[in-house]
Amino acid sequence: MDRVQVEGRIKELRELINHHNYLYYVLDNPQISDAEYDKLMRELIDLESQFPELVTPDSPTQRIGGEPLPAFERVTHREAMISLADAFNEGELRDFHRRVVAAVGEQVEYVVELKIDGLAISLTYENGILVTAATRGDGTVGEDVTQNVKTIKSVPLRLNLPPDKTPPLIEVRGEIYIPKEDFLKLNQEREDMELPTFANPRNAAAGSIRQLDPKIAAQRPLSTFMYGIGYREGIEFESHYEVLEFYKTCGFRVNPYIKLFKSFDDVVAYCMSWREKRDSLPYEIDGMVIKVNSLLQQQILGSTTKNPRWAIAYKFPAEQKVTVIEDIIVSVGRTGILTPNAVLRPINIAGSTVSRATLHNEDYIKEKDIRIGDSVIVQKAGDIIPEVVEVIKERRTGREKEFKMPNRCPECGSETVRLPGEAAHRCTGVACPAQIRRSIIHFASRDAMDIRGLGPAVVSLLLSNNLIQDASDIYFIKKEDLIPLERMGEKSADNLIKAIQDSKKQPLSRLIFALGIPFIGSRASTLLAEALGSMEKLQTASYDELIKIPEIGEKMAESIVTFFKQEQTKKLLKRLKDAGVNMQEDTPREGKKPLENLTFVLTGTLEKYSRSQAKEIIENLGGRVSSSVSKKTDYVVLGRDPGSKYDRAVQLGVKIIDEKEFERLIALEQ
Ligand code: 3BD
Repeated sequence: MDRVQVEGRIKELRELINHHNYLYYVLDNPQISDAEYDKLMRELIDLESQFPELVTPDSPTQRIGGEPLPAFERVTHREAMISLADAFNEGELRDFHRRVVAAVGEQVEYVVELKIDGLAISLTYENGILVTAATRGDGTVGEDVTQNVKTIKSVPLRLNLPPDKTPPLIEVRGEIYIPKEDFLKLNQEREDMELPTFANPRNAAAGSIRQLDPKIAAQRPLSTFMYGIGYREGIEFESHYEVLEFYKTCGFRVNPYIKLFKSFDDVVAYCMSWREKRDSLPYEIDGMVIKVNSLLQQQILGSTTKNPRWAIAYKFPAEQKVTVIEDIIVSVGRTGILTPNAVLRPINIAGSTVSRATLHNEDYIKEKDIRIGDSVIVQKAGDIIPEVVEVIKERRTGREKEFKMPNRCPECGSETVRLPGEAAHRCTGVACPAQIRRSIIHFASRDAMDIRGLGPAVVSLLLSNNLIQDASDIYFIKKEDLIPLERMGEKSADNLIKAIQDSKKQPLSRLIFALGIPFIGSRASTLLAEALGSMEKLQTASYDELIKIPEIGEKMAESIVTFFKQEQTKKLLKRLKDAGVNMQEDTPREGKKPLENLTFVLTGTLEKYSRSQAKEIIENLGGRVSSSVSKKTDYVVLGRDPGSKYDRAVQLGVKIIDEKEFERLIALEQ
């Protein structure tokens, strides 16, 4: 073959392969065997290796994946990827329609789409060639995952358009996901290889896309549906539906159940019909997306800070399934509280395998009359811990066993008690290993002493190697103690020692919280630190002194006094002091508390402050932070990707400030 013939054959092979890719991965309708496909591919690889100068970035050989990356680059989306507001019921859907009609009139069409539970992606095509694929990130800046996305066969590397119809630039948006069946297979393989399994298909897809080695991504069963458009040049559309038709022409995979409606009643009916049928799909959906079809009307409606006013997500209610309680086991928390957990016959709910559900306490079990062997309805909403909703009494056989809270701690064998006025049983053992483990984990946790690298696994490792007996011992660990431990390299040992040493300077409020005194959360800890100023004062404070502190109630005061009376506590505090852990509140701030009596709610991610930092700042200035918006809220601080708190604030007319305004507020006052 001469060069011209080679060029011709390469072109032919690429077209053939692209066509069969499209038939297989986009239309799910293969027309040649895998062997025939492989043969074409091998011939192309062969020719390209003989003539490397003929390789182009859109050649199907470029899907295989190159060298692993050291890290992902950041990419700024040309047009931001905004997020969707949620509607949880028919009423909220109809509210959306009312707002749309109020702005653009009665003549409005809607496109309704399945809400694929995957991860959002933006594909940039320059002159028809895929140049960048980026994750959504925070909506403005994402990560460059081009290498990985190129391995997904339903993503065209070149738009299937004639040159005169090819836009110079277009951002195509959609969802990457893993089908349910492939997900189960993937997890089975991982289990066989003793690798950790993924919790659900969405995590598996996200984990695959965030692989630095594209060869791994190439092996993952990733698929796509495209549904959105970002920045574009040299091409115009009048409606969303037209965009979707255009995508089909280009060779993208577009969901076949997308429908156009003129009546909102039909929109609602269509959403509800999928609520019932969702299980029948080969992929997970978590709701529906409703979009105004006309781009002109979309423009008139515009967007709020965070969401378009022309689209909304209808979120399906929590999925429920029936299973059997095979056993009830009891775990012991850091304060010695015993929690009964149902061991369930494993079931798949909302995309993840559920084999445990919390039963909270004795009263909960009694109230719902839950017995071992019962068939129960289990519910899981999002990332929330699964819950037993009710017992199906009709399924009882008489062989179910009633459950009694144990008289002895399952971890240390000490007696358990249920104190008057409390729902929980507690272990009375002073040296209960489960309690010790949990209390050390709590001590090091983010809102307490914030010791990075000292999570549950490392705490267990230190305990089992007898390097620590209580939280104070961590301050006496030496690097030489750590090095011999499993999975503990020189560098991680150094980092851990440094994080531990750094934590000695944490404010008193964090130390108080870290002690894990029953009923004393982080807010109460801050109040105590401010009111008393030192650990010594707190240790010796009487019940009467304590209840005089605003917001410190009888139960808290009692708990503090009891806690500091124990020998164990005295020993712990002495050791912490010897280690040089800060026991004083910083010199109190001059003047009054500028944010006194003001209540803040934080929503979304702030750029410069973590949630706990923002909280600390507000509380240091005398304000308080609440987790939900009410009429009593003074300010809602708006970060990126705010949640429903934002909508609620708008509804209630609460003042909303962004990060800049927040900084002005605190700077002004500092
Ligand atoms: C879907 C998904 C608009 C273009 C804003 C209307 C990811 C942000 O199937 N349409 C869909 C789906 C998602 C969508 C839009 N249509 N945005 C859509 C979507 N059929 N899953 N988004 N988003 C919105 C997001 N937001 C926060 C965190 C992660 N992802």
